[in-house]
Amino acid sequence: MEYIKNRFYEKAMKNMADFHKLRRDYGDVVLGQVTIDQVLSGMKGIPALLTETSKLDANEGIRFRGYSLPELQQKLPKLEEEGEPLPEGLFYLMMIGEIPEKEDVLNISKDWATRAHVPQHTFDVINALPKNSRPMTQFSAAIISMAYDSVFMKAYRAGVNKKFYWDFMYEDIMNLIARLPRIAAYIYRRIYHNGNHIEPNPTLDWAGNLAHMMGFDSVEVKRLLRLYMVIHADHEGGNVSAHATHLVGSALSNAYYSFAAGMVGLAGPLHGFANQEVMDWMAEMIQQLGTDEPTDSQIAAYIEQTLIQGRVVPGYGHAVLRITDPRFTVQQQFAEKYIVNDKLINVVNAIYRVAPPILEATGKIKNPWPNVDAFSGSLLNHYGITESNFYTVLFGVSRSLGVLSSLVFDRVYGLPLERPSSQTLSWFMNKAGIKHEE
Ligand code: CMX
Repeated sequence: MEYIKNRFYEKAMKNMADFHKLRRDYGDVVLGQVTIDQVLSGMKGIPALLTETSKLDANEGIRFRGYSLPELQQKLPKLEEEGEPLPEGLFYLMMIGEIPEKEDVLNISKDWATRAHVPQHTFDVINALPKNSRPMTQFSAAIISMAYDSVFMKAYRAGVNKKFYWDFMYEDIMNLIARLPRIAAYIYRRIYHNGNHIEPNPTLDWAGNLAHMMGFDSVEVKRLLRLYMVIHADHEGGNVSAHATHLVGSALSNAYYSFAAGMVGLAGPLHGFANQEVMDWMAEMIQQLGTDEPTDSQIAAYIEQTLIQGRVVPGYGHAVLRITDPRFTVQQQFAEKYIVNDKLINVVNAIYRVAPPILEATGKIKNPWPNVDAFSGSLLNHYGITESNFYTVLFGVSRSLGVLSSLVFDRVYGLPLERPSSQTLSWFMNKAGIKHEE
């Protein structure tokens, strides 16, 4: 599918000219102030990264190349009228900045199907790990094991001119994205289905094939996974998985190393692992209360108890958002459309009624509203994907679309090694005009 690559390059070249103009002629334009609080609270709000693929607005949620999630549900091509958009279309949009035609999307599906072969040594690496090692450990190890195949790394070693790096990076990310459903499904079947693997069906779309290889062939599961792959794909550049991928890539590490770094970051409980934590936390609540239909006041008491214990309420809060995450809302709408009276989904909805005022009343939690992880597990669980410690792998497969697209932009722009300055506590104290006793 050379035309998609060429199209990308044609569009990206225009940006590249502006990028160089900015660096060359406007490098000393001041962007704003940086406060001590911003630095010490995790660099929040500092405009420090260049990311094209999506932009997060605190009061509106994510926009991919300017389009909100509900707009994408309308505009991106679908396989069938009733269904959800194909993640292939979102990938095209993030790369090229335009809504694709259905034909473009089908071509990407075909392209990925031809690149989806996973080398035997990667299965061997997975199989060498204990079966009960965490799915994200198996997933990250599998990704690193494929660095052996990196065309970027080979080109770099052969001394290729850096203006062509993006081309090899493009090939690497296309190969890597194409292989991830097979790897994820392999880990799933290895751990939970006695290694009874299901071969890929190259005629299916990327997410549909993932559902198929995991053992779920119903129309609704395929629709759910297409939606899931779209909504988790990107959240601008500063989140841990995107930033880690980009940072490691800035050392000219190949796509496999860079993405593995992102996935190790995604595996943290404050980020992608929260989708499992939500399920564990709700299971604990149901067990402790002795009912799977808790009342609002029982849920409120359980939330208060969690806070008193100094734990976080998983699935709530966000580093940027200050509203209910639109990714939560589209999942809630999916549930309303397809699911009648699921007890766990009822609990998720009850928590949504009860939790925000309690979290707000703490006075310190900046966003009392649910994020994407508050809903995703209960939907998967409804359709029989009950193994919650696998959920972060699904998040990771989706996240590849955004962070790997960005890696190609990084090489088009020739972004340099990332290297912010660090300072000691004395330096910060000095800046604040107070003395630090050593
Ligand atoms: N439950 C309890 N306390 C919370 C909280 C929650 N859901 N969200 C924030 N807080 C606390 C923080 O821990 C912090 O406490 P301290 O001052 O004692 O350290 C305080 O409120 C202020 O935090 P904040 O500025 O509102 O939030 P941060 O930007 O620091 O953190 C996040 C954001 C997501 C890590 C946090 O809200 C959280 O831990 N949420 C629960 C975990 C979760 O759902 N993560 C998934 C996020 C989405 C994703 O990446 O997938």
